[in-house]
Amino acid sequence: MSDFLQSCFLEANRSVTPGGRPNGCPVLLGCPYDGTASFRPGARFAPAAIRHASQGLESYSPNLDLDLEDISFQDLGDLELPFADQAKAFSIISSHVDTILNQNNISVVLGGEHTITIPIIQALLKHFPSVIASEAKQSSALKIIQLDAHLDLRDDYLGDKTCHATVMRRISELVGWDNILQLGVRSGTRQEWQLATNHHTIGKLDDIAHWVGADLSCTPSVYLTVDLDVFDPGVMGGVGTPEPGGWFYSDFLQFMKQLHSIHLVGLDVVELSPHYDPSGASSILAAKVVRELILLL
Ligand SMILES: [Mn+2]
Repeated sequence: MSDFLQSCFLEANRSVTPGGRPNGCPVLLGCPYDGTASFRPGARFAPAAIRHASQGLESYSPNLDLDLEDISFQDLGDLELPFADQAKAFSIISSHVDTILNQNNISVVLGGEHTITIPIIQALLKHFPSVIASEAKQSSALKIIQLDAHLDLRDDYLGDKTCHATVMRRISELVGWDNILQLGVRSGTRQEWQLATNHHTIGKLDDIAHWVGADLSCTPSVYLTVDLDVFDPGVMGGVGTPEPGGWFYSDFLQFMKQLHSIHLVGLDVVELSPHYDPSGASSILAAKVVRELILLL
């Protein structure tokens, strides 16, 4: 683990009380890996940009009536990852997420590009096993909610099976199609759209609670992966692969309302490429998204 950069996320490490929150303490971990970025690289700079941008935000969320000052959470800083050795980078990410989970805490990973979700899910599956390996009820599975402009369901991209364009295809092999919900998607190949349609992975905002089964007596475990390009390039221009027609912050607030009844066991926020937005507004929006999600956990 490297030394801390200039700052940690707003109010992090201020009053850490292990076990002080019933569902575990959110733990931020920067994974500045962008080894497969194809269009506009630079996500390796995102964790530092998000931390820096957070300093301009209030710790209080009027949306949630909650304050970061009142909760316990940690920022571990950034991992040192080898960009040219994906297997090694993934192994480092997976083992650090595993450590966070072993301490009964919740990993909040700042990417980095979207491929890092794969080793995170691999670590989570040790703690929340998938239904694929057994006949267990669907309610015991790890379910994935993906916010993204892109389906990310290619089997390979330029011959690469494990990259930001194939990430959800690889994750479907880990958790099963029934456990993936894609929101905000608006881009993909014809084949990807056919796959998504055949497997009913594309959802609507007001489907979430029903899809998760939160209206039943069970409390399914849900992992949230936020590709920031789910937002419209008009408010989130600093991403690796911008796609017009996306969400605005009001859409994200609608999504947040749906999460109140859902048991989140981890999340990541990926694909910010901060230098493509010299205004800094993308990093500030990313930091606000992270603040809201930490408060909700
Ligand atoms: Mn995307």
